[in-house]
Amino acid sequence: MSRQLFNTAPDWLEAQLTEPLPGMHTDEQRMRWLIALARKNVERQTGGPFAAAIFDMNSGKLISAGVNRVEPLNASIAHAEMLAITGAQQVLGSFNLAADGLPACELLTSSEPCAMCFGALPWSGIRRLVCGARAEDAERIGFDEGPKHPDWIGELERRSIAVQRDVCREQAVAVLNDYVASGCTIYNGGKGAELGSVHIKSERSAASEMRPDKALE
Ligand code: AZG
Ligand code: ZN
Repeated sequence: MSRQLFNTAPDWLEAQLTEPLPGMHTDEQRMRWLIALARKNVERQTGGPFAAAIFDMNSGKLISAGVNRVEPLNASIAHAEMLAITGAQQVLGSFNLAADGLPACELLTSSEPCAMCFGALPWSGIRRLVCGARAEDAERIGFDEGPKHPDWIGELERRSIAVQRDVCREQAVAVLNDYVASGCTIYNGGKGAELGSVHIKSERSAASEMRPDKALE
């Protein structure tokens, strides 16, 4: 995990990845672990409420992990998925994760890819995508996930990337809602940047609808 294009991981994540990992044999086990990373990223204030990781599809071995780092790195491309993909490519020494001799790679993400990360998937060489929350869940709290092809799943499947959605969606949505509830920035770029704080206020009631126990006064 040390040969990175850029050093993007917060210290707590670097440290956590040197410790023994829990058994992660199913999509649900992997997703629960990932959602815990997204939550920790929020709690430690080291980035947005998103985490992603690349696993060897056959052995279940973790290859790389990334958390959202847009604000701390001042980098709009520093989405969790982009960092997990880049990390795996550096670790495996190939820009193409589907190259001969490499493990078959799957990307798990705590929240469905945005337009940018969706665009990166076919060129990454991943074979499978597994998502927690949906893009509409991130948008409900004010994130701008961008314009995706209406049949984005079909587009990926036509390129031999299998897609699985809604794995532990409720837990993934809870992290998004808790992020808003804690008053953190919704850091959209471009025009969205000006709207961020407005979104936080106007989306509070929507967030509490999704998670009534977290309703804000
Ligand atoms: C985001 N959506 C996802 N899926 N991942 C990130 O890191 C994001 N940042 N902003 N929207
Ligand atoms: Zn993205």
